[in-house]
Amino acid sequence: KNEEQYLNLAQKILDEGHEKGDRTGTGTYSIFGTQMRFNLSEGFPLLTTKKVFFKLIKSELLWFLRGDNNIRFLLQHNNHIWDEWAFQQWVESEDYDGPDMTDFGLRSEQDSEFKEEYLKQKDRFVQLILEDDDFMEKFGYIGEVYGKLWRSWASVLPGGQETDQISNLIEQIKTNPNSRRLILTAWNPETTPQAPLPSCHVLSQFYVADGKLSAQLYQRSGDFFLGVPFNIASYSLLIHMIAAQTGLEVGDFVHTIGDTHIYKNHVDQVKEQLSRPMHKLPKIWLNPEVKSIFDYTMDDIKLVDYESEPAIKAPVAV
Ligand code: DHF
Ligand code: TMP
Repeated sequence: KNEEQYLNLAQKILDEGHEKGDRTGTGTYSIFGTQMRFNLSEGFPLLTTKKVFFKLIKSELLWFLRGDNNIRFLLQHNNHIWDEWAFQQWVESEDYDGPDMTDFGLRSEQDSEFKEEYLKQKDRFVQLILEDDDFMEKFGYIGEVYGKLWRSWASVLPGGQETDQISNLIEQIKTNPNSRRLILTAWNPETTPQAPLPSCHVLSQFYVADGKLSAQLYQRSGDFFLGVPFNIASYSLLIHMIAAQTGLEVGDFVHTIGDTHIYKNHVDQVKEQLSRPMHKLPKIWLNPEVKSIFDYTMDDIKLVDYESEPAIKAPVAV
């Protein structure tokens, strides 16, 4: 059962997780090396025990597929899930002239006066990224992660060309489906560690059998309450899109996570979620007229029959 695996693993992290400090200073309960398997023919694995905003998942995936690593596109789609990590580069730079924003993530949770100021500065940042091209070029990028590495991995060979991993992957799935080398990687050891947030979904492998496309993701670090529901839906959607472009049915999404953690300030929210009933899973509709993975727009991808419990708010650790 698809969603049950998520809920069971959440319970296991609460019951057995190591109390572990982390980079953000928030504190977590964590276990290492976990796996869930979602059979996509049973329905689309968007959680129903809380409302998950599929629009955000869709625009983020279209952003990756564009090879884009500048948040302007996300902001144009009213998607703010990457704001904090671009904002951080600005407030730590010489150009920033506002009040001190050191540790803005933690401080805005503890101090409501500071939070007001922080939100003001973040609004200003968002407007500048949207309206000022020079500013967007200087502070809108989030480094050598996903989009950039998926579509234009820089060559190390003399006179070599950039690698488009997505085009190569689709070509290989079409012409050589038995291949055991259907790999998509988002970790360049030279550049990725310098990104404001080094890639979390680091490597995935695709697999074709019995006319069905499956994929397994290795995620080095998983914020089980906020990030992981997005990651499950995002890779499941990617499998649907690649399957549609290669004439295959959908198989399984296998989700392997290294440091699988619940932040201490998400525990109440997780318990609330665990007390709720599940609904039946929704479905995905993809416009069959779209002939290339790079041509999907927001309207070509639809979530159908999504019924869920209400959303649950939680602060994101920065
Ligand atoms: N940092 C941390 N600490 N956890 C993350 O999950 C995370 N994810 C990132 C970047 N940095 C991160 C990118 N993905 C949300 C979901 C995914 C995501 C970032 C943020 C999030 O806050 N989701 C809210 C809704 C947000 C909204 O409506 O704007 C949710 O309730 O699902
Ligand atoms: P880290 O770089 O110290 O591991 O922090 C990254 C945090 O963001 C960690 O809590 C995992 C979370 N995260 C996800 O769970 N999924 C994602 O897609 C992203 C970008 C981050």
